[in-house]
Amino acid sequence: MKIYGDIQSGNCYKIKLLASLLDIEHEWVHVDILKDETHTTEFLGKNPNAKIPVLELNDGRCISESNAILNYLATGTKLLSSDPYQYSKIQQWQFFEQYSHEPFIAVARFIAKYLGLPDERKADYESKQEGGYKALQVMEQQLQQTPYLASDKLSTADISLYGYTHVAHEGGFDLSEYPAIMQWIDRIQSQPKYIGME
Ligand SMILES: N[C@@H](CCC(=O)N[C@@H](CS)C(=O)NCC(=O)O)C(=O)O
Repeated sequence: MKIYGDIQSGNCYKIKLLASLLDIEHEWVHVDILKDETHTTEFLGKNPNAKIPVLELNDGRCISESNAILNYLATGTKLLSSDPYQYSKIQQWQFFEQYSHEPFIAVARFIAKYLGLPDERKADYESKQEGGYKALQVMEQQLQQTPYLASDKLSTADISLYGYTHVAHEGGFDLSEYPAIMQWIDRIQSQPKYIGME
């Protein structure tokens, strides 16, 4: 299978990390969003929404949306429970990530790291800080109670949230006030077959 992405994007790195943890063979195809490579006719055929990551199966079928790809690849493994309650708790954190975390932390990071924090985006960047810290507080509360987000076991919920949380400082977020998040980051980084965002 092929994975279209940019390893510096947290949404894409999530998939790379999961593939490494689960030993999933794949071909990584680099896509440069700043060169508009997500808007070519060929790419739009894979994801009409013009975004990476995209997973292309060997028969040509494609899946987009990072968390859908994670759960597809983790089906039947220890990272995705089939128990309806546990499965829903994993999804609960993944929907939280997409609505209450990524739009603040990932966007602030994009403005600072990819765009170099230009003057005309500074107000936009600043406006992401409050929402980002609120999301970190919600994670901190949970991680004070359980070692991983959805239960006492690592799941795709953790991979989803780890993607942008471990590089939140690049979006101006200081994690030093969130000890449980920092311990959770260490716990994920010490998983066998862990790979970083290089
Ligand atoms: N909800 C999507 C978000 C994907 C996304 O925002 N991808 C960005 C890179 S991180 C992208 O492709 N941006 C290019 C564009 O919007 O033109 C997911 O989780 O996969």
